[in-house]
Amino acid sequence: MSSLTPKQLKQYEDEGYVSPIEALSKDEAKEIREEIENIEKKWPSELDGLGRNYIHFISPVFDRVCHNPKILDAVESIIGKNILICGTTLFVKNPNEEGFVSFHQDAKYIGLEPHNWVTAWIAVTDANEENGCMRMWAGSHKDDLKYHNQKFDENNLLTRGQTVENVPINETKPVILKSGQMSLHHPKIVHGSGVNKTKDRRIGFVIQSYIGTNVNQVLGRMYVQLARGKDVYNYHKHVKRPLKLMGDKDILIKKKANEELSNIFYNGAKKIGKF
Ligand SMILES: O=C(O)CCC(=O)C(=O)O
Repeated sequence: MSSLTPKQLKQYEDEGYVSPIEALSKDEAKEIREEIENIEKKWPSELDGLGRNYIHFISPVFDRVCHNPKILDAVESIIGKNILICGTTLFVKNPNEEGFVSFHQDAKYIGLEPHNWVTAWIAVTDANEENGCMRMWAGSHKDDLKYHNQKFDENNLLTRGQTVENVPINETKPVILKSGQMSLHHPKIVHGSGVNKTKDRRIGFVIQSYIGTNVNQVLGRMYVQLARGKDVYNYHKHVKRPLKLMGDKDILIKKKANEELSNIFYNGAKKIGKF
């Protein structure tokens, strides 16, 4: 079932993103934050560096979010009814840290082709201009892939510090979300986000991305789950859903999937960053 309204679809088509979309209740968003903080307490290095990817392989709470029918209905409106979950990432900005995300296009280094895919950014906490919400350069998804300067800055939350220079900031729009809401963005939209200047964490759980089953990985191997429909292409390795938190086999799959992802993200790079 497709759930985006014609107006929302037009926003996606014209601007390259759509928001806000009601995805989860506040209580569900709170449960996600508690799950993260529980993992951080019991397994302090699990979510560090590369470990911020694929949390849905080791946590039934995150797995349920990825397979949430409300989210999938919105995604289906954009990429059709055969949907794979191809990856997830936590973007956490803690207070008193200088984390930011340079302006970039997701499609630049991710190897997913054709671009029949969409990224869901779920607000675990509120996201606003004070705590460093995303900013979208509306309409930029209609351009080709742009040159990205690879800066590897210490506080950049992207792998290579990849940066599209000279983005007209006054033409970018903040994606302000309440916890539980989400945005959907296009593979080629230029976007980024600033530093968190508040006293609380800003947490985004990003399904990066939902891909049509017709999308291949041209730089390596992806570990996916079928979210909806049928996968007649079988381009990727299919992974079972976790039944408990931090199961031994699931931890190994997360590790393996991250090794493969790192090879993809750093394909051709001069050095390896911390994520
Ligand atoms: O969380 C952020 O601030 C940026 C996330 C991002 O770049 C993405 O989801 O593609």
